Order: sequence, then structure tokens, then C-alpha cells
Amino acid sequence: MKMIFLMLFLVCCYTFATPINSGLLLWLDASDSSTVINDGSGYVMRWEDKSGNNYHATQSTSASRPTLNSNALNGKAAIRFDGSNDGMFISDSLYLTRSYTVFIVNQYYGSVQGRTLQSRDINWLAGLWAGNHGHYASGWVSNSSYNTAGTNTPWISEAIGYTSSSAYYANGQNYTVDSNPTGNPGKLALVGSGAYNEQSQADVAEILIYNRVLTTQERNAVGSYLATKYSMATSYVNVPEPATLSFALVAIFALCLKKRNR
Ligand SMILES: [Ca+2]
Repeated sequence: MKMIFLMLFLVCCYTFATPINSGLLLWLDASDSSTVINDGSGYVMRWEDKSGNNYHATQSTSASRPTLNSNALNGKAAIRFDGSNDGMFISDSLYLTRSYTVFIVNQYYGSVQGRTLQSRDINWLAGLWAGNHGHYASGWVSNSSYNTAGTNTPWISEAIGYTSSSAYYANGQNYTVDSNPTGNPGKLALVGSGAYNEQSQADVAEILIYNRVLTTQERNAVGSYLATKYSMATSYVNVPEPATLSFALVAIFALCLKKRNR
């Protein structure tokens, strides 16, 4: 009986594995309400970084603060921007250069369809722009009529910055059109607070940024974590890390031995 519980526990560990932590620079998660700080008037003044680096997103101008919508994106919470004058500044201390891997879970909820995650220094964006999802890094890595974002349709946008090339995935599928652009984003912002005041009626539910290019296995682990959480059908396939699997097998073997020797 004990064995069955242990095995069930281990299976659960795989299914709800935490995202990859190595190289994690920024982790914004709207469904963790303890990280979304209200200004007392119903607006979000600070969205706290869960990576441990304290690269919080903030907005000091009351009229530009977004709201927390607890049922925005497939029933999950997201930070909702009004499409008029909203935006947030991600801490100046986070200066993003290559290499990087950026995940953003976002959607449009209305007809004002501008940017979601962008640079404050150059023309760089990951997520949504002009009715599409895509990635721009001083040049389009991916944006075309194939990338129509729709409304109330969530996307897991994934921007990958290698040292001398780029890639873009959406919902685990490769949408890279041109791998040549290599802009370095530098300081970051949400929606209208970046280098371009291109407003969006958009929901941003979660952002994870790494200071390196994740392996395919790691990308699948993070992508699967997000797809499961937001009830999205994607191309991400979660394969347990070999190290985790070995640990699980050793644990089961040890328990069997212990039982036998009793
Ligand atoms: Ca506003």
C-alpha cells in the first residue's frame, strides 16, 4: 500500500514539476496573488518578481496602473492593461543581453492590439504586436499573417536569443522566419511603458526570463508547466529529467529493499 502511495507521489511530482530554476532572471506570476500589490484603489502598483532577484515590475503613475483580473485567461488570473495609458516598468537592474530565453503567457481581450513585453532601449518585443504574436529583435524574427493572435486566445510566446541568432516559438511550435536579428533588449517594460507607446487591451498572466538558451528538454519542461497551468493545447512535451527519473527509481528500489529486510 505504502509503495502505491509513493509511486503516486512521484508521478505527481513529474506532473506538477516546478519550472527550471537554473539561470532564472525574472518570474512574474499573476496567479500568485501575494506578488500582485494593490495601490488601495484597485490598481496594481507592483508585480513582484518570484525569481529571488527582486526585478519587480512597477508603475508610479496612478492612471497608468493596470488591474488584476482573477478570471482573465482560460479562467486564470492575469494583469489586465486598459489599452489607453497603462504600462509597467521592469526593474532597471535587469539589463537583458544575449543569451536569453523568454516565455510570456499573454492574450488580447479587446480591439486595441499593440505590444505586451518590450524593451525600453531599442525596438525589441516578445509576445504580441499589431494583432499578431511574434518576436522582433532589431528585425523581425517572426511576424506574419500566420501569426494572427485573435481575441481571448492565449499564447505562450517564447523568444530565444542565441549569441548570434534568434528563434521564436508559439505554443511550442517553431515560428521562426528569420534567425538573423540579434538586438539586445536591455531594460524591459510591459505594454505602453517601453520604447514604443503602443497600447494594448491585453492580459499578461506570466513571464519567465532566463539568462541562457534552455535545452530542448528544459524548454519543454517550462512550456508544459505553463500549458498545464493555463489549460492550453500546445506542442510542448514534458519528459522527466534523467536525473529525476534515476532518483525516483533509486527511491523505489530502496523502499523495496527495506520492506524485504524487515
Ligand atoms: Ca489607465
